[in-house]
Amino acid sequence: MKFEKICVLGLGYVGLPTASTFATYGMKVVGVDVNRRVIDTLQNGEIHIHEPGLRTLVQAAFGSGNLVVMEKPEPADAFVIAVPTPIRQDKTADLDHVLKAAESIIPYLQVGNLVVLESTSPPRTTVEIIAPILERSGLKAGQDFYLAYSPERVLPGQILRELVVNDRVVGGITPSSSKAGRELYSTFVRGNIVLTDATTAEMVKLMENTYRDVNIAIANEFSRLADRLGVNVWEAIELANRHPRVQILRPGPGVGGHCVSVDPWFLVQSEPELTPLIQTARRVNDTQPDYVVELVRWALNGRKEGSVAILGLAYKADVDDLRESPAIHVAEQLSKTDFQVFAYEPFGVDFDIPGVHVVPTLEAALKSVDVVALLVRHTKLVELEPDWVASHSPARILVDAVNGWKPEPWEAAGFRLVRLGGGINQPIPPKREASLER
Ligand code: SAJ
Repeated sequence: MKFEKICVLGLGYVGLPTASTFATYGMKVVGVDVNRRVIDTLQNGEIHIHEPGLRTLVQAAFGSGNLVVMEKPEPADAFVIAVPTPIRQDKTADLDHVLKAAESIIPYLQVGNLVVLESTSPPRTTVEIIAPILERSGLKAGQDFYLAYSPERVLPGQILRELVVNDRVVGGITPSSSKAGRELYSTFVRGNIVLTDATTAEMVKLMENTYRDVNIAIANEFSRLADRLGVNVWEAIELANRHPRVQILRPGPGVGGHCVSVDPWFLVQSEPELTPLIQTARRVNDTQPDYVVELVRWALNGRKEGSVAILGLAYKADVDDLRESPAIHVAEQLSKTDFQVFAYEPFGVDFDIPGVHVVPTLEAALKSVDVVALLVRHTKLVELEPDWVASHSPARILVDAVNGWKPEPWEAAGFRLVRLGGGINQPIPPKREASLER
């Protein structure tokens, strides 16, 4: 099996790095995106995604002459589908992009081709949905062409490295499809390439992110318990994690991004009755932003109005991605309770949040507020100097939802620091009517 030309459908966080990596490893690559703006941006030498090192990689890929980008696929030896699978309002997977991408391949599919689905999908999607679509070409999946599922597992912020060094799971609908997948990814993957069947590979991906969601949920629940019990959760977690078989994750304002907060629902969708733990974890994490809203109000002695500076809007530290960000939810909720909300995101945002003043500078966010809330552990925010903040803001109350700031220097500069799960360093928040339902 020889793959010389590859068509990558979807030029987002996964597709663009994947296409560019294949190209820099000597493959001819056609990158396809249905969004004209994406194609124009790339053709103008720009990129539409913030990811460390990506610009250089994409430039190298174009510079090699191996990468072209266009709106429609072309005949190729292998097709890789890396389009988004968002979640619908009813918490089921929206497979529209995946279906359209698969349909767009039909006219170009030839005997001996390989098609790989990388998009996160509910179990059995490859076998029950993708295979029948591609078979509308008249070719038989697993016989005339190879078909496999191979989840992307890269961490935003680390994509370029993880694409190459992470182990890769390839699940074919037949053993020969798995082997074809291994052949394709062995071009650049330095981790192990492990073969399985397509449905197992789909399940593996969902299990990874669900495992993380459930473990963040327990950390968030511990933070609420610690607040009530007057315990510093950060110290308690550090001590518990000294146990050789315990690794509690970090509490925070909730779980965002397009993966961990979404993927567990794909398992729930398949089997609602078999997934009570997964559903509860989702609810705990989904209500954590509301808990942070209460913490901010509590820090202001229960005042229903006032003004707050929200520092950080991204879904996690040191990325510019706002998808499903809990910080946005906190900002929105506060603005609904008569708070004037000024929000600042150091990576810059081109985004409106109803009722919230999204401001372009830190100074503008700080200048006239009663309380400052740190919601994302961006390096730039963690490293803020207390004296500098004191001289740019009348606020002397801080709410730290991510344990980004050490109390001593802030207290020395005249601030009162309320940490999520901070327990003994602060009076215990009043008993709340905490409801798990949003
Ligand atoms: N978070 C916490 N506490 C923690 C860790 C994370 O509150 O201790 C929050 C983050 O702030 C963020 C959310 O969880 O809001 C998710 O962040 P993340 O870093 O756990 O994951 P993602 O969504 O950036 O990437 C995940 C990764 N999956 C796993 O680590 C199991 C990545 O490898 C996957 O490729 C990616 O999902 C994906 O595309 O599915």
